[in-house]
Amino acid sequence: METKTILITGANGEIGHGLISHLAEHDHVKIVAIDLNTLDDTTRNRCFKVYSGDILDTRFLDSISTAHDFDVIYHLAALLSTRAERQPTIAHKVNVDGTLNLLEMAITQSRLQGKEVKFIYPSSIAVYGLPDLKTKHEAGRLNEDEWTEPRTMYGINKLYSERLGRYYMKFYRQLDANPMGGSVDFRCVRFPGLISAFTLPTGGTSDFAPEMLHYAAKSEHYDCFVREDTRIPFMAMPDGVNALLRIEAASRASLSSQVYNVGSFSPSAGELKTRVKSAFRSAEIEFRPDLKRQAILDTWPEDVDDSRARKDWGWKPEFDFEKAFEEYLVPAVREFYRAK
Ligand code: AKB
Repeated sequence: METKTILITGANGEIGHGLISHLAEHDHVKIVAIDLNTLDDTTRNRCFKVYSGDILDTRFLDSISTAHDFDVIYHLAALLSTRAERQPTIAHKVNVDGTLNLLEMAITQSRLQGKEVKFIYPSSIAVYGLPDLKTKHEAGRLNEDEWTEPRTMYGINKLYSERLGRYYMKFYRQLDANPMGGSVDFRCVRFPGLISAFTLPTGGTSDFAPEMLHYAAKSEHYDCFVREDTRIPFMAMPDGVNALLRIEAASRASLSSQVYNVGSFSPSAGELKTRVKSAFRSAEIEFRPDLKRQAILDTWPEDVDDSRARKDWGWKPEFDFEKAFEEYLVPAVREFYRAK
């Protein structure tokens, strides 16, 4: 099998860790990782080459692009929704200009190598924006095209970046008399909140679910910043990684779109508490809603309709709510804190 060279931005983030540990199991993969921060030794050792730097620095990106021929780019680097709301201009730079820089790198790479470069992009349920709770309840599971009226900087950045990807794939420099060539095969999954047993997210608004679990595992009191009836979709991290790998592996002919919802389970915060407490009986979890973060969650859907992904590339999560807790989250998070 031919060796694939894969670039991963935001390698130090939650998805980056999961993706790298999975990809490193295969011999025919060379991972080139970028992050602002230094990677831990285990993750670093799984990579062929690691660069510390900023995706906004085009000279830095050019030097990496000159040194490697990439088959696939996983562009994971982003500022999540809560942090983006506090620093909107920085978020716009990282989430939009950063994505633009990586798409430019992909097209240059494709031109130089004379072949298509795959660009795998995680978007988010933050691209949705429901106007009020009544509409949210009535709307239920949203498909890719309904209610894409985001109210957060992060959601706007993600929705726009989905469209940028589509532009680079289908309409890039459409007026050129002599097209320069180069082609980007853009593939995007819209993630719900992700829950990992090994890492905690920073700066997201869906963080209440992973925080509830990790605080319980550490026997620490948790003030949950949402109302008990808050319901948004979630997914166990192994399924998140699997979704990225599966969309990358799908044949181009099977894909009828560039953007796909992926869903898994959709518990209320109250149901999450009950499940966490059944595993960690002494867990102390209190609901103390932060009204502003709550208002963001109230605009995100109760669930997503992922039938397009199921039909086109055979998406199917391995973990439902019960299995995620029983077979992955609880045993793995216990082991994680025991080993610390
Ligand atoms: C966030 O909360 O910002 C992210 C997301 C849902 O994309 N976890």
